[in-house]
Amino acid sequence: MQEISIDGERLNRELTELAGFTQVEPSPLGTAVTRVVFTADDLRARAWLMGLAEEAGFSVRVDAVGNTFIRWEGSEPELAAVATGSHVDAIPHAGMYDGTVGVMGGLEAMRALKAAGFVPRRSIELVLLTSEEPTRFGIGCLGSRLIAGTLAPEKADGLVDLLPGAEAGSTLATVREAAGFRGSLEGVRLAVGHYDGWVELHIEQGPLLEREGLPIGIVTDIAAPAGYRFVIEGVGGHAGALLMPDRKDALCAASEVILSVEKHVLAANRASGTSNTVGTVGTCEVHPGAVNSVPSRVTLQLDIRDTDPVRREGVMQAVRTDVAEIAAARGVTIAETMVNADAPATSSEKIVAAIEVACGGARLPFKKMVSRAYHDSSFMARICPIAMIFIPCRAGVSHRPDEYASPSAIMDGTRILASTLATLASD
Ligand code: HGY
Ligand code: MN
Ligand code: MN
Ligand code: MN
Repeated sequence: MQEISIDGERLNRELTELAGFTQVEPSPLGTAVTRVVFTADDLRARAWLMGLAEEAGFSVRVDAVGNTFIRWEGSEPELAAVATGSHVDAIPHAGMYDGTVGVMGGLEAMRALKAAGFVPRRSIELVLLTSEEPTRFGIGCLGSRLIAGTLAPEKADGLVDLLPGAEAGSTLATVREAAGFRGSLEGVRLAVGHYDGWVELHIEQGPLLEREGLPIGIVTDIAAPAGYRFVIEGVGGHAGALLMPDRKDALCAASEVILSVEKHVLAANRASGTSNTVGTVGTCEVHPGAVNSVPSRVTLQLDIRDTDPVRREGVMQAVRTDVAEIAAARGVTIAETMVNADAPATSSEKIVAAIEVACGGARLPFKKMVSRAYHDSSFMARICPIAMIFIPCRAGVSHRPDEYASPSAIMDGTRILASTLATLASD
């Protein structure tokens, strides 16, 4: 095999082109990208990517939930393939690198290996995973959860469409059908061992690599995400006529719930002497939402993560104690629904070692680290050995229009991915 040459100019041109599949929103922070799963922007991005894959001579298969498998047949196609991939969906008002670096970097790694005359023994697959972001159906990693079998197909198809303006009764089943993804979700699941290994390239979405001047991170563990929904029901009424002693204000109660989460997460970090526990109430839906009407119902979505799921559960228990007290004191009801409560994922030592060798060969320093963000790798880990390659992003910013990864950082990550895939596919 000749020297692997990553076409950085083409890679960055394609990332910029991919960023164009979005609702154009002016933003003082830079070009905001919004690409919610199964919207027109998402479908255009998918079609564009499949065109590039076919141009490169790879085959394409799409499953019933839109997971897209771009395959380079190996010399021994009966062997379990090695895979890479990520996502192209983006939360509202986000950046252009989260997920897309792993998809476009994966395609470029495969093209560069092919151009260098590499012949994989094991087939190599690039996988675009559907709906890594929870924006539309309230749960992250929808496509990889279904692959891993950690989400029941019928439960998935019943997930309510949370897109603003969605038709009443709109669910994953109706949305995916309308988007052209038909068939039972039962067939999405892949068996344990379907892949011999999985490596995801992703921006760090944190500040450590940039702060330490390192071009590569090797992820050894991925923190355990959990999601909960709280519905607070009070009594509404006229903002002028309903006097304070008679109120059961759902938004005041919700505010206490939000502060309870913050209080107990901070207490957990003080107790552990780490920052390993994080909690965010990212959405707060107020009904009826009129300035002169006392809120009667509030829906909160809580995202809470920890490298230790037992500690995470301890925080939730403490919040639940406060919730009972808040409900009693304010005469409201507070109903909790668990959306997901996942285990952390641990990388395969074999794949971590392969990435280390690739970094040595490229003379790129690295650090081993925990991923605070969750990724599709968290669920691919249920069916095969995994690891992740991180590249630095400016000031650690992500999920914001000013998210940025430099062309050289993206090239370094893609080069390491290509070398790692070559090692794994030769095994
Ligand atoms: O929220 C996350 O960790 C991922 O970026 N969706
Ligand atoms: Mn994200
Ligand atoms: Mn991501
Ligand atoms: Mn992710």
